[in-house]
Amino acid sequence: MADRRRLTKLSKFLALILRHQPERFGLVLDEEGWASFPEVMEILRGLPNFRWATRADVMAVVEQGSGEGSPDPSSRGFGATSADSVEPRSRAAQAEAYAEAGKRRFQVEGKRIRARYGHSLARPIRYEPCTPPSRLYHGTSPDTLASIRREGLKPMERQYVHLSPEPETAIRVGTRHADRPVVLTVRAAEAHAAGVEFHQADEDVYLAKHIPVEFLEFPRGYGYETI
Ligand code: HQG
Repeated sequence: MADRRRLTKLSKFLALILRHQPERFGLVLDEEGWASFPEVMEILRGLPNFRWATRADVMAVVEQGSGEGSPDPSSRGFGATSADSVEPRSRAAQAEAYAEAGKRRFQVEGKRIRARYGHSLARPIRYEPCTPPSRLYHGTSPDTLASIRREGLKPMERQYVHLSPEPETAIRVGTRHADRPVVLTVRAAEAHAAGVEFHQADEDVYLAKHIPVEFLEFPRGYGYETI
């Protein structure tokens, strides 16, 4: 089994080919984001940087995240990172360990593999609609609040806005963007009743195309009082 550093690299590469640029590697995703697992293994075998990767290594990433280990909640004050980030490990290592905990980015079913969420492809990945819990949460940087106040939550570089069922998870997501993230509350049931479509990509990840500002509650202390 490859070491943790290699598994982290593998996780980032799988995010690249399954979320962002499959066509760059000749990979075809179906409308739910599934790709052929044997083809992914073939791509890895063809790349000098990933020739070492076995099916068991990919399964380790799928089942245990990138293997960065347990989070250390006392380590804050780190820079942004994510599966997609290619920042130097020295700067991002702590953040990564923290953000990694319990991540289930990928899914394998028989001979298929896909990223559960996070896509930026031009062609949207299709998810079944779901009934969301009454509230969902979104962790972000304080710097984005003025814009979010104007436009609501937008997917930005991705296909969907990503939302968390628990505020604690939203804080973890937000620490990728700011040392002191803020957590917005989404009145999800109300938005759903008003016609906003939600999807559940994983236990910890809900998706929506756009959350209009009238369904958002802003934290106190940032010039926007909770409604
Ligand atoms: C912000 C990670 C200005 C939004 C996580 C966020 C997640 C706006 C940033 C997944 C805005 C986009 C996704 C507006 C939203 N004006 N800024 N109107 N609306 N934003 O990384 O949700 O580790 O694309 O607040 O755990 O942070 O990769 O989205 O700060 O599940 O597996 O625009 O990525 O998963 O940032 O994270 P992102 P996110 P992985």
